[in-house]
Amino acid sequence: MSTGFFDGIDRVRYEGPDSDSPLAYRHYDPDEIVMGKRMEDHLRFAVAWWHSFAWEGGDPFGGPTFERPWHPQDDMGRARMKADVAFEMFEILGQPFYCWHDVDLRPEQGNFADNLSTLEEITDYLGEKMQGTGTRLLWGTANMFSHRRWMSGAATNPDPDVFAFAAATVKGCMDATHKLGGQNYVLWGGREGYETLLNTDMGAEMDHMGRFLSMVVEYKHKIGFDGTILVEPKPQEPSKHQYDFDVATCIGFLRKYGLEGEVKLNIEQGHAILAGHSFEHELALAAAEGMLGSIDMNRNDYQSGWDTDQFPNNVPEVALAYYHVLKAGGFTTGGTNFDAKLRRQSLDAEDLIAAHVGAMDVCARGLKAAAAMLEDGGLEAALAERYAGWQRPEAQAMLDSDLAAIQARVLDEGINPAPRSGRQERLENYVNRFV
Ligand code: XLS
Ligand code: NI
Ligand code: NI
Repeated sequence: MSTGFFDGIDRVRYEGPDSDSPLAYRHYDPDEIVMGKRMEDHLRFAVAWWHSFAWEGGDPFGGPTFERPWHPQDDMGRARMKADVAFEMFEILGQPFYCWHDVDLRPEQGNFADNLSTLEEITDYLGEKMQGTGTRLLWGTANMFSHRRWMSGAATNPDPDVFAFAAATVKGCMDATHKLGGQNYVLWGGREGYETLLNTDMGAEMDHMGRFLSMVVEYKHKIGFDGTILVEPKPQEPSKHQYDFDVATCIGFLRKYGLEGEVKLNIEQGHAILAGHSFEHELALAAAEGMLGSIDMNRNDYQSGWDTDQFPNNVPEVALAYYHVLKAGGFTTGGTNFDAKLRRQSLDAEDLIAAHVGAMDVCARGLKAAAAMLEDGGLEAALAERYAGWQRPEAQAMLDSDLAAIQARVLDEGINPAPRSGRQERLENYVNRFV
């Protein structure tokens, strides 16, 4: 039985670029083959339960604006209604993946035993709803930042009882993710950092966080979860400083605790910008280290400079992001999660559908442009040419020699390098042919 929330909205279909329907895919055709693979299997779109269904439209200056039929979210009956609405939306969009935090699914109960039993109850219900649909779980995660118990951190809390509560919570969330066939498990530590160094023992906190993550990996193997463990870099917000600052910081952290072969990264566009990078920088760096796992495809507002979690709408930027994803071989367990929310004035059910449809189309255009650039090979050829000198035997041999030998060779051969153009504008023009 339908909840009626999306009454009047039909299943969204691919109608091609000339369609003038407000709710049709113009570029996202799940079955179109791109570089030998269906577009749906490349992009692996996921809906974020927290922004789409749990967020009520509040901001720091005002309360909820949405007033959905399942608000307030304080009982299990309304938690089930929220799930019913979610699965109706997945059907309308064409069965994408979804992602959750424990607290998005059911109300926080205020104690661990009830948190666990209600999580089991609601995820059993999700499991029933998934039966016979094409909807799959991209990842689950624990919200260890909203409730007041987490105010000084979860794994990095000075109080070991909070560490214990966090470990118990993550075990429950990993079990639920595993039960639902989740393809990844994510850790994003919004409070794993500090507000002031005056009360913070950074070394101890990072050791506790490293050990916590090792326990997550150990537990993954113990239960036979074959998904990927992902950490999500973000420099700050809500904490003043977060230990998972950016991709480079996370890689160093994972290496320090011996987890570089076990954990990959979930990289978010908005977080990359907050860290002072570009999205493609973060993706390219993770790919270079073999740690590119999954992406959160939500942008920030460039004026407010805050993590505003908006749906993507910049095709050139998205194209360069997928260029690095495709170049790295594409997603395996990962996908494209819209960790994005409506603006709080966008009240209608149709706004929620339109936001996802538009975002999926932007990603489809980006993916196709990225694939076309890779197939054309222009950027790769330019790279190969720029680094061609390193193919010479004496260049390779130099890497195995030493400063004195190199100096002798420079003197002997009179080496005096001639600068060559980096051709940036020509390469930018090249990219603009495709986007
Ligand atoms: C917050 C994060 C969060 C993670 C999941 O900024 O993006 O939503 O994706 O905890
Ligand atoms: Ni975010
Ligand atoms: Ni995110």
